[in-house]
Amino acid sequence: MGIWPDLQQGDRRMRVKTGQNGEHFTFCRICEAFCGLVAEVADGKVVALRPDRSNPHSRGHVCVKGVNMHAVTHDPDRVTKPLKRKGNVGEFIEIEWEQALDEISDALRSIMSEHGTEAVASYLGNPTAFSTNAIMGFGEFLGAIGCRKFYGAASQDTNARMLGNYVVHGAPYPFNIPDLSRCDFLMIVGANPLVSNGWGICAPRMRHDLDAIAARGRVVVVDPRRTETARPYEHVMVRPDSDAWLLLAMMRVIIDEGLADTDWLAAHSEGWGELFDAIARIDPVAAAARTGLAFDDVAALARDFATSERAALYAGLGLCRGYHGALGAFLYNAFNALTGRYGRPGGTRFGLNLIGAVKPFGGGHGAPYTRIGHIPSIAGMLATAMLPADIEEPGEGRVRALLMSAGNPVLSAPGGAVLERALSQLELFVSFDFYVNESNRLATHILPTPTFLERADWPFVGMGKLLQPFLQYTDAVIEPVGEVRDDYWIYCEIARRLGLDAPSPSPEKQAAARRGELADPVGQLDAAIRQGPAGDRYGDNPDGWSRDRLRDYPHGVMVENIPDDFDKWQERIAHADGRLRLWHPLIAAEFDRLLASAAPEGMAGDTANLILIGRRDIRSMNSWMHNVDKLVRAGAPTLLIHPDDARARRIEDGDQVTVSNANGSLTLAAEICNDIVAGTASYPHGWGHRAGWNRANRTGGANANLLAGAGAEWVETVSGMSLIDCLPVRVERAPA
Ligand SMILES: Nc1nc2c(c(=O)[nH]1)N[C@H]1C(S)=C(S)[C@@H](COP(=O)(O)OP(=O)(O)OC[C@H]3O[C@@H](n4cnc5c(=O)[nH]c(N)nc54)[C@H](O)[C@@H]3O)O[C@H]1N2
Ligand SMILES: Nc1nc2c(c(=O)[nH]1)N[C@H]1C(S)=C(S)[C@@H](COP(=O)(O)OP(=O)(O)OC[C@H]3O[C@@H](n4cnc5c(=O)[nH]c(N)nc54)[C@H](O)[C@@H]3O)O[C@H]1N2
Ligand code: SF4
Ligand SMILES: [Mo]
Repeated sequence: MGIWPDLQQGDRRMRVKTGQNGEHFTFCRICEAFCGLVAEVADGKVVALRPDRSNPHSRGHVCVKGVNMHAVTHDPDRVTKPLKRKGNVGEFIEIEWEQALDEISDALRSIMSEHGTEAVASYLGNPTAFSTNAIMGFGEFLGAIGCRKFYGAASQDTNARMLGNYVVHGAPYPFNIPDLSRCDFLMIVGANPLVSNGWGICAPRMRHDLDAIAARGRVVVVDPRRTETARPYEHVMVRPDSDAWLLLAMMRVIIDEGLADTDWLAAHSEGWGELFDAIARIDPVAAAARTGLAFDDVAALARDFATSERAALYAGLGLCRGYHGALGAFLYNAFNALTGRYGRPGGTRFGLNLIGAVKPFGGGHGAPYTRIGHIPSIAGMLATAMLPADIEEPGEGRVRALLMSAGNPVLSAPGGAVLERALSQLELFVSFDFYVNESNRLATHILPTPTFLERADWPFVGMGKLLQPFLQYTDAVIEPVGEVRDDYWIYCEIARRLGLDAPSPSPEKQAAARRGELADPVGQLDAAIRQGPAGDRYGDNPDGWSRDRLRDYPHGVMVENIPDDFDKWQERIAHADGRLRLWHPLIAAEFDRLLASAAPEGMAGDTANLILIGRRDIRSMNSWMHNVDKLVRAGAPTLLIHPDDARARRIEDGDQVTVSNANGSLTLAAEICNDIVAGTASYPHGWGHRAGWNRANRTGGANANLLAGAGAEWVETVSGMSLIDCLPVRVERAPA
């Protein structure tokens, strides 16, 4: 047995060409797991999708979303021709590509010449990251026009985590993840990987991995809800927004009992003295009380973690969002460092990277700031809660044009109603999407782009966060439907009309791209992989890989003979000395803010407010996939509420209830359940459809983000994170 415990190789196969009838081996690009799929094609259409049991990375794992993607590709409600707004909101006419590209370039040119580049903003939606041509094209194009206003999903998920990394590792990327195959004590805080399939990690066989850890040792899930991940393992039911207190109380116990690895800290970090001084200010009993847990239980958990040979902390959105998300993200790294888990087998590690040189990247913290509110960016990503103000408030730099790639912020970002008002004032609003959604129904133009079944790709964003060395390349399974065009082609065409050099508009490069050669980012990645640790180095490494060779192994391959570099973690640290920074003025301020904070309301079961948290469902992906009948047959989601809280409000199971705060009010069906901590209610985001997706519109539900506010008071200033989690809300039985 080699270093990779149960390596399994994908076999060699004849490739089925794009659009040909038969079985195509490809992979899903909805979430970070990148599961292998078998697509059955007949008459140019994908008629079925199945798990690819011969894919050595996912080995047959898929979820219900992946195998239903062809219902999106061939959805009659799909946009397959460029659309232009005409008349009322949501009313469009179909136009030719030439006209769309000309109009967009003309409008961009005139807005930029009259008002400067600051008048152009962008919104980077989550699915962009799952298309190499889209993400690279977006970046290259905006770079070329000089746009510095990057709004997007990041301030709803990764900004805090990037800040935690920036402080401790010196750069926002890469993310550190648990060494699952060797870990035997995994503490999961605020993540639900059996549903989300992980965040910042590329591990499709999560269930298998967690079961194996539980069999060897323990999996402890810290969450206010008994989630799908909490249920099969050990659940620690905490109050929402109390994780910083929990981790600090645990760290205090570890330090007091001499269990911190101070030799390791001295050898590998700076600032740990200040961290220890700060933790000495924590009263561990009072801190435990904030979490709703008994101090003895918190202390026992701390001791067990610290004395376990192979332990790691893994965290998700639940730790890195809420009122103290940035501190939570910092503590994620500091907690792992305290007992020396970096680069230790079974501890925390950086994923394998098969793309060229492995360097931390992603820019820093600070400028550019939001025009309104002066909120710093992290890795260039701005606070999306400030986008409405940037559009609406007059003055120099006011946003007049928005380019939105794969986003639906009216449902996914805070302040839906305010945002809607702002978006309708734009002079130019271009959306790259394949549906008319609740946001781009306000657009001036919608440009139809391919689903993953219609485009060639690598599992690009997964390739830097692998735990096992895997490579796969896929050609497009079918030709694009209708007049759908590749995102990169679109960026090139607009750039060409603006007379810009990037993204590469030269006719030679475009011709090469059509031949499938190294012009588009998917092709350029081939060069990066060939030069990387698994690459063929253009002949110098005959066992190595290239796109051409991978085409003969369509299930993907586990790469052999490359060393695991988990113990060389210092090379991935951006601080010049390769040492962690366990204290920082930004963190000192956040720590003081935590100490000064009052205990959240709504914790006793009888007070006015409950704390609202979200949840994810295996059948749903943020605000989309709700037009697929098979995925929404269960109907609209319910508001989960604890029996004590229901009793105090005379709410019965199934009752209509109103959930409200200063920002808005929703009417929802209540579901009384013991799986949620008292004082807390849960409702997912991404619902309340009323756009071009008919099945989704009929499903019902409401937009949870109407309760989240836009503007500076709804932002965690240091990280730009939106306050969309842990909102105090009033829950009452709806008037009959
Ligand atoms: N209250 C609350 N709000 C949340 C969250 C939460 O937990 N609670 N989660 C947040 C998180 S983590 C995220 S990432 C954001 C997501 O928010 P956004 O990034 O805005 O993404 P979605 O709302 O999922 O909208 C995605 C859009 O992209 C389109 N699309 C899908 N695939 C493709 C593609 O391949 N190409 C193109 N061009 N378009 C495509 C879909 O049709 C859809 O219209 O939501 C955030 N909002
Ligand atoms: N099926 C499905 N999979 C997805 C997505 C999806 O929409 N659907 N979205 C994808 C995206 S964009 C992302 S970013 C990832 C996110 O993936 P994860 O990080 O795993 O996020 P969630 O699944 O939202 O899980 C967050 C957990 O935190 C808990 N929580 C809420 N507040 C608190 C708190 O204060 N403390 C603690 N300890 N826990 C808390 C919630 O109950 C929830 O179980 O998932 C991805 N995968
Ligand atoms: S787990 Fe993620 S990658 Fe795998 S099939 Fe489901 S959505 Fe696709
Ligand atoms: Mo996300």
